[in-house]
Amino acid sequence: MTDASGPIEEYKALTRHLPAPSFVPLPHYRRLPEAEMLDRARAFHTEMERRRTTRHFATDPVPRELIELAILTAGTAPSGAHRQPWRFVAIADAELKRRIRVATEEEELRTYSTRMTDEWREALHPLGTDHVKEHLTDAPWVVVLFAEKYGLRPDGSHRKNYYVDESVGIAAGLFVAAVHRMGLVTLTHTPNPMGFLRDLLGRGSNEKAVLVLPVGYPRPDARVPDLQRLPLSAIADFKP
Ligand code: IYR
Repeated sequence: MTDASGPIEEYKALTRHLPAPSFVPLPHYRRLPEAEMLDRARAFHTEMERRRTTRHFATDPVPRELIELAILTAGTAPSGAHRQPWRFVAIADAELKRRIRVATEEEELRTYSTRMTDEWREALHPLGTDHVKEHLTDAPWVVVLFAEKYGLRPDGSHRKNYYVDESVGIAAGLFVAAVHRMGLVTLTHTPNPMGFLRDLLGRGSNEKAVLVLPVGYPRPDARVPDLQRLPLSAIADFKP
């Protein structure tokens, strides 16, 4: 027997006036043989293992359609209550990229010279970064990822978004994977603080810049720090 006055009955009563959820069959699913799954998993891992973050971009142009496809791929990310709280601003305009670089370098100079703690400086040293951000003008595209902290209804009231950081983080990961897969490189750049990007790009007060992603070809002399990835044993704990 079910308790007609239990907490779940109350939840159901509170949602009764809402339209019934609409479901469709899971699209395009085909169960694969285990051997094929392994082949695909290995091939994808090998491909992703080759991905590296470089700061050295060639100035060669990249067709806009490739950037559109990377953004569409990022937009396949799951999100809290399916609010899709990511907004991508893709900049090819040289003057706008220059202005972003100038503003970024001003902030970064302050970060590197006065904001960084000793611990932070030491952690960052192996990456060889400084406040000079030539990637912001070298890369043919600079994509700025904004998190939509809350939606705005036509009457100006706020519509809450859920798990925004998680959702936007997953979208960013898919963007990085898509760019790598198409044969280009990107860099997850985090100028600090980033408030100036909202002003420069004319975004609403409900949006917060979270990542700057230059996209392009690597320069022929592109270099990356000599880093190792953690082995499976360090990042996974199986409970068989
Ligand atoms: N935001 C600065 C500093 C920086 C911080 C971390 I943590 C990095 O992994 C890399 C850079 C910059 O972009 O240079």
